[in-house]
Amino acid sequence: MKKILITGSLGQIGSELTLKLRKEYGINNIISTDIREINNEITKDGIFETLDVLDVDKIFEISKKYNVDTIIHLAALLSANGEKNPKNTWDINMGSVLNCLEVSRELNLKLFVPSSIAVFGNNTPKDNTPQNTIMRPNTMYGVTKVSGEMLCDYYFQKFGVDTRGLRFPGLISYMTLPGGGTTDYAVDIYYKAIEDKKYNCYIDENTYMDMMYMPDALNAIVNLMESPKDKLINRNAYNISSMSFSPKEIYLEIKKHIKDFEIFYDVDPIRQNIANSWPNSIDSSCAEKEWGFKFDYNLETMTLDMINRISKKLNKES
Ligand code: AKB
Repeated sequence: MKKILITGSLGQIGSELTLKLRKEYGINNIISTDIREINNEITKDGIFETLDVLDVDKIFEISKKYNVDTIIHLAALLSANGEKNPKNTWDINMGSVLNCLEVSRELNLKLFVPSSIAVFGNNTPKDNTPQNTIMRPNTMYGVTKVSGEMLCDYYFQKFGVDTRGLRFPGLISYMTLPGGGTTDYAVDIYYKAIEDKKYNCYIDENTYMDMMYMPDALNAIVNLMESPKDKLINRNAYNISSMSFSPKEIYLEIKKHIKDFEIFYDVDPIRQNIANSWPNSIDSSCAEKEWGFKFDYNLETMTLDMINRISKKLNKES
C-alpha cells in the first residue's frame, strides 16, 4: 500500500486507523474521507475530503486526484442501528461496497472491506465457529456482510480485483465511541465504571461474544493488506478474534481495579436476540496460517489499558 483512501475516517475504526497509517505510511499518503466534517485532528492535520460513499463519481474523482492504490472501506451501518431501517441498511452497505468494487476494478486498486461475526446466525455452530460454515444471519447488517463477502469474491474471481476482508468481532477502543452495534456495551461499560461506578447492561450477564482491542484490529488490517497475494485462500473474509467474554466476566475484570463498581441488567430484547444468534467464540486458525494473524491483548491487559486511557481522557476534558 502506498496511497490509501479511507472511507468512514471519523468512525470508531477509521479515526484510529487514519492516525496509525499517517504515522506508518506518511501524512501525505493517507486520504481520509467521511460524510461528516467535524473539527478534529483527522480533518485538520492531514488530507481530508468529504465523501458520501453512495456517490461513485466522487470516489473515482478522489482516487484519481490522489493517485490512490488502495481503498479501505469502513463506512457502514452496524447491527442494532441497521435493524431500525433495514432497506436503508441494505442500500448504504451494499451500494457503497459495489461502488468501491467498481472503482477498484476500473483503476486497478486493492480493496479492504470489513466483514463481521454478524455473518453467522442461529444455525451456525456456536463454539470455535469454523471459517467455512453455515452463514444464515438474522440481521440486515449480517445479510449485507455475507453479500459483501460474496461480491468481493466475485470481483476477485471475475475481474482479478485484489479484495481482502476480516470478520471483525466487537471492537473495544477509547478514542471514538462505536455507533449502533450489539457489542457496544463492552466499550460503554468502561466509561460508566469510571464516571458513575455503575452500569446498566442491555445484554444478559451470561452471553458470550467475540471481542478484540483496537490496536490488534488495526494491526490485523495492515498485516492482511501487506501479505503476499498468493498466500491468501480465504480472502473474503477471515475469522479473527482475540477474546470471548460475557458481561459478567468483563464486569469482574473491571471490578478488580474499581472496587465499588456495580452492574445491573436491563436486557434489550432486540440486541439480546442479535447477540444470541452470534457465535460464543470463533476459530481464527485460517487467518493465523494464511497471513500470520496474531494479537497482543487479552481481557486483563486490555482492561488495564482502557481504564488508564479513559481516566486520562476524562480528566483532560473536565
Ligand atoms: C456490531 O455489534 O454490530 C459490530 C459487529 C460485531 O460487527 N460491532
